[in-house]
Amino acid sequence: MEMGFRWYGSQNDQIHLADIRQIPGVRQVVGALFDIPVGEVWPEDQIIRLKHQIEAAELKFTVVESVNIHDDIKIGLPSRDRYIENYQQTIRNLAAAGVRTICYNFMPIFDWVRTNLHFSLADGSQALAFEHRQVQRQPQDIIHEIENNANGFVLPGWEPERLAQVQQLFDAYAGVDETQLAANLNYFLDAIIPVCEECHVQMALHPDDPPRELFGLPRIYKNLADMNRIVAMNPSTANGFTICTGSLGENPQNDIPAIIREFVPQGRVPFVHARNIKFMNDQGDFHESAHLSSMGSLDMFAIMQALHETGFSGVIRPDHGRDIWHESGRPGYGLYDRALGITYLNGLWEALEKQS
Ligand code: DNO
Repeated sequence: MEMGFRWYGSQNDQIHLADIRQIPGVRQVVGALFDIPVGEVWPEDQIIRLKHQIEAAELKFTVVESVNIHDDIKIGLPSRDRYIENYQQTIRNLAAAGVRTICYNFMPIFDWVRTNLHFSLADGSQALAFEHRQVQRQPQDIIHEIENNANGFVLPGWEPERLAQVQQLFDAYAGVDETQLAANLNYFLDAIIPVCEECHVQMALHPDDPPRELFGLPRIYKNLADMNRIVAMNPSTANGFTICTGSLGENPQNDIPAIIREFVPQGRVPFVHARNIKFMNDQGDFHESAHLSSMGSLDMFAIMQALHETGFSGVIRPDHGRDIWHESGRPGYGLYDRALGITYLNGLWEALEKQS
């Protein structure tokens, strides 16, 4: 297992590589090119520049999060072939720079959805939260909520240029149900997996967050059954998953250690997001919490134990942190609470190593 930390780049992140270097046990920076419009090719020279920057801080860069998928691919428009060709070229360019894992998601229109970015916890910290009654409102209200409360940062997947077209996007997805969306993922995988195999890159699909239907849009990676269906689309191990404990854990029916025990031994999990959440009621409303098991509803020890037992050898990163100690950065992506998360996860791992 190698510990990683997500970074938005020197232009987009208030956290410096030198800060990340000081978190004990971090080896990897999970990065991306954030200024390339979705659907365009990531130029090799820019990828190499990012790699050199990261390596100059004595950290590694082998996981990209994310190369996002153009909506035309998810909708299944004829124009998708052009975007798929671009994606194939991006895979080749990333591989040439030593990237081994590409995280992506197949969520229509919205990436992850939260209804409150500054939910106050009893200890005075703030966390991200999701309340179901809020998504009964118009999508536009949620967009305003996110855009107005992100401390001036753009949240991943919430690019204002794209969301300015949200009504057109909803119209374009009108005929796309779960079956159609799955068929469109299948088409995409058939086109890119051979390229991944050729250049030894593994795709790592991120779960739908939250793992339930929102605004009438279909969802295809919510649970173990969905994962089996995705494997059946293309059995190559290049067709892999990101296991995000928070996203999957937002459905209390999901048994995350069981999911780990199913897919890690298949060699299909190069990347893990470790995060805890706390349910606020039995409707599935939740807020995010500190990583510690006792602070949330997930058993983080059982999760790390399953990873350890199955010989997980990929990259794991702490996921969203709370805002603590007066930090007010990109919501979910401050330095302090994610660094505490790393220290905790490393502690669990050391104990598991020594016990075995
Ligand atoms: C949110 C992240 C997601 C994730 C994408 C992967 O904080 O977990 O934005 O990066 O869904 O494509």
